[in-house]
Amino acid sequence: MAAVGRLPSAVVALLLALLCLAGTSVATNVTYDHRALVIDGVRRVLVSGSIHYPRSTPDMWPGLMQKAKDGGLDMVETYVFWDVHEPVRGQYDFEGRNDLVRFVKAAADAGLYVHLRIGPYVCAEWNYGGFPLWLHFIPGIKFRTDNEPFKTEMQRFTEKVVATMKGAGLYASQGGPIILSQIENEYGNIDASYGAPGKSYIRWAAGMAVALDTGVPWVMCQQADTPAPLINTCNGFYCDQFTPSLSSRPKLWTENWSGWFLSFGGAVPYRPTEDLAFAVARFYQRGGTLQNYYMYHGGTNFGRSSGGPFISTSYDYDAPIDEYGLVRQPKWGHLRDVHKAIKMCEPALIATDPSYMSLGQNAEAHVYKAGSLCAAFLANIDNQSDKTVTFNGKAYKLPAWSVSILPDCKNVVLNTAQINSQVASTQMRNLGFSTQASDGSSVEAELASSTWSYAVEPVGITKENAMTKPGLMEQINTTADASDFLWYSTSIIVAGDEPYLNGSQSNLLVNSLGHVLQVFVNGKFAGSSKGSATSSLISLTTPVTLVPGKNKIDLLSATVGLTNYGAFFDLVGAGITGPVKLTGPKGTLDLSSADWTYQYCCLFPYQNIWSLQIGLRGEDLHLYNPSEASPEWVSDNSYPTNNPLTWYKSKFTTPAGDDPVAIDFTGMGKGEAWVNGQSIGRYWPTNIAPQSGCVNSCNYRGPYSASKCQKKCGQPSQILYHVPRSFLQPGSNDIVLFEQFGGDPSKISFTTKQTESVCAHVSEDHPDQIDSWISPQQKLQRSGPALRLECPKEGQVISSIKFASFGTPSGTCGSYSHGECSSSQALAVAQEACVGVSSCSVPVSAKNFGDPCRGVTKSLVVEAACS
Ligand SMILES: *[C@@H]1O[C@H](CO)[C@@H](O)[C@H](O)[C@H]1NC(C)=O
Ligand SMILES: *[C@@H]1O[C@H](CO)[C@@H](O)[C@H](O)[C@H]1NC(C)=O
Ligand SMILES: *[C@@H]1O[C@H](CO)[C@@H](O)[C@H](O)[C@H]1NC(C)=O
Ligand SMILES: *[C@@H]1O[C@H](CO)[C@@H](O)[C@H](O)[C@H]1NC(C)=O
Ligand SMILES: CC(=O)N[C@H]1CO[C@H](CO)[C@@H](O)[C@@H]1O
Repeated sequence: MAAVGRLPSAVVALLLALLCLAGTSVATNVTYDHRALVIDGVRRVLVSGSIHYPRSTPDMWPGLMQKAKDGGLDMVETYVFWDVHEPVRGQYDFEGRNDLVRFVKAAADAGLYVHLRIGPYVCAEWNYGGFPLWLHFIPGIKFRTDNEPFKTEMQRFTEKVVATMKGAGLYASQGGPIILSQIENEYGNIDASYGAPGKSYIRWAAGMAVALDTGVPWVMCQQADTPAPLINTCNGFYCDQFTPSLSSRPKLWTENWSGWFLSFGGAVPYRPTEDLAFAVARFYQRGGTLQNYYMYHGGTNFGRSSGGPFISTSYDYDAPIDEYGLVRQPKWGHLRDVHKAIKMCEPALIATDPSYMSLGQNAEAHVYKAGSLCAAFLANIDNQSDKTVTFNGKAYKLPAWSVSILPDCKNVVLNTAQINSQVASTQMRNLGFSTQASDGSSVEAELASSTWSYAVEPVGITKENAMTKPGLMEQINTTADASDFLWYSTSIIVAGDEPYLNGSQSNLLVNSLGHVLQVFVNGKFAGSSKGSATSSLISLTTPVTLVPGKNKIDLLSATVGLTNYGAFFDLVGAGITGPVKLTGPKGTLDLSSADWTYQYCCLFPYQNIWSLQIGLRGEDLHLYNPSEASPEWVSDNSYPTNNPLTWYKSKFTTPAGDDPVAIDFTGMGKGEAWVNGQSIGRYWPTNIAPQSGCVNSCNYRGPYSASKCQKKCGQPSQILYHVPRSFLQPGSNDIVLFEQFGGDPSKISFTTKQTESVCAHVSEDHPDQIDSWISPQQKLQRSGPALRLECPKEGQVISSIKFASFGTPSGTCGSYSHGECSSSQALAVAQEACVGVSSCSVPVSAKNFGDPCRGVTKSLVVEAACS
């Protein structure tokens, strides 16, 4: 109790620090010692979360920041994405989704600090790890090592970012929100491959960063030999065992993976809330003072920004805020409760180091005791058995794989495995496809009857300035990633008796570094193949029919996001590097060194790649841009279906309301989609996850790994694609699709995401002392937990109770059922407490309902509808 009642000197200092933030222009002094970051002389226990600005829209930022603040975060962390800011060398872009200054200010406006991870290598499942492609073409350059051309560019960009932040007064030393900054990224994972120059590069990077004089500390993550005064930090699913490499450094966790990313062709990973909460509590238990969720909001890889290969367009990450910007329950709510419990311990945590105490096998306590302050964390790290432990003479029940938090060393305010937060059942509501009638009025129509214009992408190279040279060229060196696509075109003359012929049939063998390959012979589709996230390599053998005389062979190679991770990832190639052979029973014709025609030349000036023509004719003609009329479009409503290489265009009306919008791409193959000229990303609903590897319900107990908990096996990896509301305009919108494999656009539909019900399930033996609606004193005195429900949207009230049961109910939100033991008063009590208000709290106690079964631990579930 003492812990909660007193201490205000630290709290006052915190409040002052926050006031300074709000007032701006009052400098904040950020340093560190062996325990924590020290802000204006006060150590702080901080909770941070990653939100990457180009993965959402400026319209979404204030809402995301507010949800982060409400979720108990102190800080938001973002990488800085070099490729979006400097698409052409020396031409900077800090506008729209790239408006980093606006993003940092949005964090400050919500009262959040910022950790700016400049990199400029960022990994992040981002195309080419965030490096602009022109960097690759600088003569003599070697990435991420002691190489003068690379260091010159890295320093120039880092200086540009720091100058931009300083110019807007955004560092804490200037009164702004940025209290921490990162240089490089996880280099320690791969530095062995770079030898001694890697070591000197890291020393150089540290010195270069410090010399920029930002006034705030710098960190390097996953880098044990980080030079002082930088801080080395930990990334991982758990970091409680991490120790900084100098005893003068605090224990900071820069990436705690809140879930995992999705690949096209993979099942959907998720991380159980109880395990994530356990990892967080364990970190603070064992001396950590700053941890960051990677991701807190993952968002969307718009355009061609996803890394890879094969990273999906959704970057949802099973994060506490979902791809669409809605809170994910119970993850968001339970972590908010964990943060509150940890904050109740902050005075003790910053006062001293933890002392360890064994509580028996696989159970341990860490106690922070200083004077009258005392906070304790009790952990059961057994992955199977619940335990009852004795601590300070009192018995505590600890579920397996859980931590109990005691801000006064006596009362448990939270156990990480006992979720009191509400859950929500959400629904994607299918709206079909609504088009604009010719008279301008809006009509809801099934897509079959709506109109699509189309344009067929020609097979092979149509531009006149194509280049012919012997041999097969690596794709990234050739296109500089200006497009996903590169045509490889050749032709052969057939007399009719060649040894590689088999009647009229031969086999064509094509070997490619990836990622996707289509073969056309004499203008006709002949076969295709794709790599996968684990191996992008392709070896396709496909029967081809050749005719006497000239035969045209066109191979289309497509990339699906450039590699973003690993030693020398920048040199990983793509495209058809051969061999390419025609084979028959009696012989082979190797075409690998034949004359091939390309749209590109290998040695164009890197400064200006964007003015070159790009991969497809439709791209070259900007067919995706509806404001540029093109005679290519055919609008007689005779559009072809299941035809490879086809562009489609139509109009739709903006779905009513403000719920997030997505397109369901059922019926399409693979391609890219644009709404009002803005790319919403690559779609690929036909890339299906493996049949096996999923679990119906994932046991959170025991160490988590990226493949432990997966869903949607045997189903499309991604079928829904986010269309941010800010991409839409009132009335009519243009949609353009480029379909690579073949599909039927009449099958696609719009959906909106909404919450159908809010539910909570709370047991009478759950600790529950962090209810923000009552005072700390009441919290510690009240006996028994409460069930709380809150409508997800402002202005909503609970309109009805769909289900309520006190006793031994079972099921999940949307499908609860009564157990053998059930009070007859539950529904009436819940209605009385909740209907007509935006949030309610119902004590989970037999006093409230009568006891339907003595001696049994009972729980309360309530499902409510909001409107
Ligand atoms: C900032 O804080 C550190 C440690 O708390 C202190 O040594 C230093 O003098 C302070 N700097 C300023 C400019 O106040
Ligand atoms: C790209 O070209 C450079 C320079 O010619 C060469 O060193 C490199 O190996 C090529 N990359 C690939 C992936 O082929
Ligand atoms: C020759 O082509 C026929 C089909 O036309 C196929 O059945 C046969 O396997 C082929 N033979 C060889 C050796 O490829
Ligand atoms: C559970 O813990 C035991 C040792 O304590 C370990 O051997 C076992 O692999 C763990 N099981 C899981 C599923 O994590
Ligand atoms: C070492 C490692 O796997 N690091 C990864 C941590 O997670 C982030 C985000 O998914 C990746 O960018 C890193 O590569």
